[in-house]
Amino acid sequence: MKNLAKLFVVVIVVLSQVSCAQSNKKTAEIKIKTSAVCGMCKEKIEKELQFEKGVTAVTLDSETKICTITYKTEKTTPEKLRLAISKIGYDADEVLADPKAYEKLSPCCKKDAGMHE
Ligand SMILES: [Cu+2]
Repeated sequence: MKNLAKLFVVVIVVLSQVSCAQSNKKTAEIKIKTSAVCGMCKEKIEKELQFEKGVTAVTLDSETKICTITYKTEKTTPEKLRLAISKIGYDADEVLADPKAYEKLSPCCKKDAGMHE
């Protein structure tokens, strides 16, 4: 009986460690190609994404327009992040910008505006 109790304690300890490791805020990094045009776009995307659930860091490279996002894997997914960018008004990889949000962007921030480069 004493052994059984010991075994029980061991099992509890192991289980708690496993669950602890799982909730140990696993983060992942993803790079999403956006349709950002200017510095205003960069600021807007970075600012808005910071408040997105599960996002811990956002950096948008103004040269490549690639948004590097660090996020908690248990709180959000790459799909949700792309959708969040779309809702701000920008393309995110294969996800196109939300038309309504895109309409609200400043004229200089619309992807078509930068066509004459
Ligand atoms: Cu812009």
